[in-house]
Amino acid sequence: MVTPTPPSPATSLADAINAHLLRTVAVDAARASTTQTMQALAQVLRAQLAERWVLTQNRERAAKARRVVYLSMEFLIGRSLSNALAALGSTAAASAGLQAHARTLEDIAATEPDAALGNGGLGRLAACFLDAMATNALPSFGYGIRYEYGMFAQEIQNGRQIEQPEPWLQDGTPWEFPRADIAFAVRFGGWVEQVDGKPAWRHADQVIAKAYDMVVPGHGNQNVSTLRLWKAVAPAHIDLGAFNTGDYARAAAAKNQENISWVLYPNDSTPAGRELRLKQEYFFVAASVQDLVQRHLEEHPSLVNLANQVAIHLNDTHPAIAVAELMRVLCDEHGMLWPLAWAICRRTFSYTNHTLMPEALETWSIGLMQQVLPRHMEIIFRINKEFLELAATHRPGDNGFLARLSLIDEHGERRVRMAHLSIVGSHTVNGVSALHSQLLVETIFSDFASLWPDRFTNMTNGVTPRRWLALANPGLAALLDDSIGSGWRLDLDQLQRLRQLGSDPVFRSRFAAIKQANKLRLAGFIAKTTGIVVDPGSMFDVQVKRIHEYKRQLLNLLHVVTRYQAILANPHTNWVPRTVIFAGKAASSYHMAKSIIGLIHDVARVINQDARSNHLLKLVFVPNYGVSVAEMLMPGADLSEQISTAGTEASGTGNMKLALNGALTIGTDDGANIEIRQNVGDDNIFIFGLSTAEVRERRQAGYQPMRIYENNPALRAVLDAINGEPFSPGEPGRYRGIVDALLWGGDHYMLLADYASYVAAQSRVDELYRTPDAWCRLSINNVAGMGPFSADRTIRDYAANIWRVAAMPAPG
Ligand code: 26Q
Repeated sequence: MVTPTPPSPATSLADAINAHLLRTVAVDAARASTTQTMQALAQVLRAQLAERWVLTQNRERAAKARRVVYLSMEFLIGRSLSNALAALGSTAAASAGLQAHARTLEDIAATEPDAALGNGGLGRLAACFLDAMATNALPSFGYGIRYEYGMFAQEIQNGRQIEQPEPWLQDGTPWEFPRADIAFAVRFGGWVEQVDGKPAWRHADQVIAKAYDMVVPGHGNQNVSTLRLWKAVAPAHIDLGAFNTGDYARAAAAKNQENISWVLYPNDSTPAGRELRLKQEYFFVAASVQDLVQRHLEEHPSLVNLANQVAIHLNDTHPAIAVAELMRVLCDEHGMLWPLAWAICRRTFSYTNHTLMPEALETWSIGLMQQVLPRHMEIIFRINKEFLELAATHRPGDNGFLARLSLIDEHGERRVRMAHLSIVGSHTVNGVSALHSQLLVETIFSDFASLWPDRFTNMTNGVTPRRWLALANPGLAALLDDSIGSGWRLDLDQLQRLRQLGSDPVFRSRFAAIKQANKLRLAGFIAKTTGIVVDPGSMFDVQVKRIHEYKRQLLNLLHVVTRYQAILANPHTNWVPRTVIFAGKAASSYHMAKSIIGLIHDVARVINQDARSNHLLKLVFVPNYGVSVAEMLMPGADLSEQISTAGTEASGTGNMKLALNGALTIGTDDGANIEIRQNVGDDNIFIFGLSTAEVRERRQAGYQPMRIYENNPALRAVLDAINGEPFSPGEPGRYRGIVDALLWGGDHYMLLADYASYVAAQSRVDELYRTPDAWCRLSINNVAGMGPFSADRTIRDYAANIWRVAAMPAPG
């Protein structure tokens, strides 16, 4: 008897795609569009992931595993197709299988819209953490909101940012599993009554939270974790009941609650104190707490051991109301006594702070809190009372100490300080880089640190090497596989081995050729998205991140104008050709940030057209920065700009992604730049500017930016040009606001103080770039030093030291 040869993986994948094209997408394979082919391929992977997901959940349930629950308002996921293929080990089969459909995997993957359910660093960190939790087989659950509209799409019209809505779910997404059976009521408003001496919350409104699960595939294992996102829907019976009795207003009001999950707040760093935002925060927290309590009670007889079974992590203060909500559920709904409930809470929660900037710390007015969450406000007052009694025993009679610690800010309108609620309700509080964590205990949380020194710790951020190296930079990934093996994907410390390879000229030329190919690809992308033709032989100098004054895109621009003027003055100097690339979104209400985008475009218009210099200097702004655009930019960068005022950038993660792809960093002693320097070595990075301590001293001594302007002719010429007509012909005052903020407004982020040092550092960059081979060695050393910045390392630290959750790898 002859046994038939089994089909190759590619053939069976091509067949499976055909089957889905026919049955799920309902189209003839021969006529399928790229989008339809993408959808069919995604369906094939979805089915495989679903199987792994069920097995993972069964295993964790059977073991009654201790789990981590990661609460985050934001998950900036990006595309899922290539990541799913990589996790399933099916990338090669898919590439081959798609040939049967006359498609390339790259074209197919590009049709998937980004899931942009986040603003920037914090949201992308949450997505990297999910990937690392699944890959490290940690029993884990992410919870968030299924926003109908994610981060706005940025269009540039006449050099100005225009925000466009981003309906990423319009054509559905193959990556979610609606859980029709998982829904919880979330209540709002009303008042609190005492019934038999117990508080009873008489709510005014309610909305239903429906669960939609996104699968989170682990790499190198069979694990699949869950990201459970909640959608707000009007309660069907209330809606109908009110409607039938003619109470249209009530019916409409109930329907209105659906707006809770409509749109992500497009704000980075500055909180918008809006009622809808507070409702969003409580909405997803209340649904998640009900869900985790219900799942706990399926495995355990009571909630007394909750803290042993679950670690709940607060990604910034956005979910901090969870502390009050868990107290409410334990005490009001499960009859637990306050002291026991409080002990459980305190053992369950941990909290990450992502910012030091005082204006970014979330507070809610007591009036609004009382109106939206009356019972929670009572609970917060009680937590505060007991906390302040305890604090008073530490420093009797020191009322200033108590006022600074209080959960309530009593200056002006009384407000709840969500960071204080998070600290008091958590066993551990961490910052996101060594410097940031140190500054937390020295500055904004110093009073808490004096009370509870052991509560504060550091967890330096990391990024997933799967997305940010293996997927984004297939050329470099292949070279690594070839030279050090493929183990770096799961053990990034193996990149250390590159250090030696840097002295091998053959390896260096292969490494350099890959960078060149990535730059060529990026140049094509830039031409397509901006119409600007750039020279892939020039140095690609990249600053990509949210537009914010503290990140100092403007300092970068001052250097660009400085260089432009210097080229015109000394055209025959040995200039290194540069392409300066910006990308990033400005919050819609952040006028200064939008003005900076305008200035970048106006300067670019002049510089790029100037035949005297445009072979030596070009300036581009790549629109709509997001995960997918970043995946294009990171591999093509030569120079990474990380130039925030020392002491302002909590960590940064773009700095890690760029260095991992071989860019050299020019940066300040800020955030994780410091640890990057320690790991790549002082000789492999360009550090400039004031340190955090020097920034503080300069401010205290009375900083006078005007003096710097007066004494530095090059700087003066640059600011005068920006203030005058060269970049805004016919409208000389267009950028007066920007220049005035520097010269007359105190230059809060000290651009002028760092200007000379920055320009000097840029000259050192040029100097090195003139010797391509030396540059290449340093670039290799950068990649080699990036091991510690894997999100796997970060997550293992969290798991061991904060969550105390053990990995549960699949057997076999
Ligand atoms: C809060 C209230 C109301 C509306 C919006 C917000 C809000 C939204 C997003 C406040 C802050 C954010 C985002 C903060 C953020 O992304 N922080 C960055 O976190 C990264 C990950 O830790 C760090 O690397 C960056 O340094 C930090 O800026």
